[in-house]
Amino acid sequence: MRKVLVLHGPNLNLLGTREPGVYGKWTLADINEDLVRTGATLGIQVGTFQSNHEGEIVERIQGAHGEGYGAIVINPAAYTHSSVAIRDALAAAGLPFVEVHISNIHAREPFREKSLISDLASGIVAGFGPSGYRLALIGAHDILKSFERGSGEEEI
Ligand code: CA2
Repeated sequence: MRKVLVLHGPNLNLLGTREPGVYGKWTLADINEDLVRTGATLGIQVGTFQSNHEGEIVERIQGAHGEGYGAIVINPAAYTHSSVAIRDALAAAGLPFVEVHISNIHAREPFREKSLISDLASGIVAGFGPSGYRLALIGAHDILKSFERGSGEEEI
């Protein structure tokens, strides 16, 4: 069975409790349940992990291949804009990944526009609210399917 690891960065454990105007009303548990349900319809086993600690996120990325994951969906949250360690871990892991942001990082403060991982990502989803994770999972599923066909090219 295809496996996708979904990683959530710092403060995303607060979803649904504050700033609903920016990040929506869903809790992190709501998002994870939606992903597991969506994954089941696609034939994907979804693993989820949230941490406020950079090193823990790095360790999950490092372990992903060994745990049988074929792709990663990641919202590094504030680490998007600062973490060379997460960038290096994603590069070393060699797994395709989709970067997701709940908000449109290009329509906010200028410092949020720069992502240290976007150039390595297979795709980016931003500004669709919590359901952007579902879009990212569908994208990861399509990437895995195209890899399995041996082309490595995305197909419609
Ligand atoms: O839009 C996104 O998904 C972000 O990755 C969220 C990060 C932010 O630093 C990025 O620039 C964009 C912040 C996550 C904080 O989440 C909270 C959720 C509820 C209440 C407070 C913070």
